Amino acid sequence: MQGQSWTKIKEILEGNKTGEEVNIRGWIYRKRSSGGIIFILVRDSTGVIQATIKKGDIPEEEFEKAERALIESSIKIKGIVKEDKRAPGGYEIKVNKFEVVNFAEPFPITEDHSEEFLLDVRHLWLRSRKLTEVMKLKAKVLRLIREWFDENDFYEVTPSVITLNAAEGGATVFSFDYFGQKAFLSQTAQMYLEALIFSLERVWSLTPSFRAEKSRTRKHLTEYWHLEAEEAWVDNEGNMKIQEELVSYVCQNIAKVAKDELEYLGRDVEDLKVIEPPFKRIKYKDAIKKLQDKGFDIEWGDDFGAPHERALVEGEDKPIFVTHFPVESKAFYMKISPDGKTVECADMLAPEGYGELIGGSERSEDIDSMIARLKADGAKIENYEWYFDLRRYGSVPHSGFGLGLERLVMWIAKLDHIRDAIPFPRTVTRVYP
Ligand code: NSS
Repeated sequence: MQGQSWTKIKEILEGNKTGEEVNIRGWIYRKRSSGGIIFILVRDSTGVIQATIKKGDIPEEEFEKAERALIESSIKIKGIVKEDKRAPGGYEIKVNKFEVVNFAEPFPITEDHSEEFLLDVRHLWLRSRKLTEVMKLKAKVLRLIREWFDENDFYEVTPSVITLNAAEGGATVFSFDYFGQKAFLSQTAQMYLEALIFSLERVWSLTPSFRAEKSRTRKHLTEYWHLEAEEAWVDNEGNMKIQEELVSYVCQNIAKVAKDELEYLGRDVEDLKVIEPPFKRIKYKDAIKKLQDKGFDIEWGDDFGAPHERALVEGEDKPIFVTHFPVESKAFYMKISPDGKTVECADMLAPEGYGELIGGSERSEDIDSMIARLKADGAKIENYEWYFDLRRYGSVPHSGFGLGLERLVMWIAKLDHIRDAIPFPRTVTRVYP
């Protein structure tokens, strides 16, 4: 079977190969036999199809191999495509040549396993239908994000993830020994993106971000993929416009290009088609009032937890922005509003209680106030000197935001837990495999 072309299973299921002889390769997904016939469900990256192997139709030693091959064995088969209403997907292959590439050992994943076990064998569980669909969806989301940035005059840039700056606060930073100097794994690319706007004006990047979050929630990873943008000459309101357009573009188009994945994952595409600008804006102080009215014991200065975020989006079918948080509750780099008490920021909250998708703000240009706020967090000011240079040499009003890619995928795919939005989730209790 060398040097020939391989048919993808999807092409067969689309009805384009009926009656033809095809060669396919993939893995045994399920297997059963009855009365001299072996039924094998074969999967490749595009789908699953039934192959039937009848004793007598193929050489005896090939039939014997088909009998012996366990699930997840890799195989190559040749056969004729037949339409068959009883077969899953409506088509099957009548096999006339069967080859085993690798006889799998008994596969450790059978049925009814605990979440912990499935995480232990994550490298194998990635072959499951659910994770396959999520990974395909995520790749498509990324393609749409790139498309949107390209069409809107942003340059993609590649900042470092090794840094001396803990821009999001010392409490959640991972530190390590960098040749005798204490360095951090980046929590955000923001400060580097800010440096790049002075030559490129509008930039974006996708990098891993690291957060030593002790909290074990459905929405927190210690390593996640962070999509960030920074824009010269843009204020907080302009920043929100960019965010709502980007998110709407992804939702509108993913509903078109990932119908199969979304259907499998249980997300109604109609939920995504309604996502379009503008998104509602509500000030933090009004959000607190709204929560109090709903009976929550919360006051000015408090952070939102998951129940608060869920209550704030109750009845909303689109994401909302909560703006103007108290100065003390947010990072040192956010511009202080004219009231002196709040900052020019916005968090985008997803509907259905999926929580914060984006954190963004207009950036402060006041070096003294930034120093004071950094000192309060115990930061080493000298490591931020380069950042203050950006304010010293031709500073301009600018804004930016960060979107947690797995949060976005979790919401779009309607997942229960963020870990299924990333192949190898890193949490407080897990770095293996
Ligand atoms: O801390 S953020 O709210 N904001 C920043 O890091 C800014 N410096 C971004 C910027 O302006 N360039 O994080 C941004 C988003 C947040 O809204 C979440 O969607 C996501 O990053 N995020 C996380 N996702 C998964 N796991 C964890 N632990 C996590 N933390 C933040």
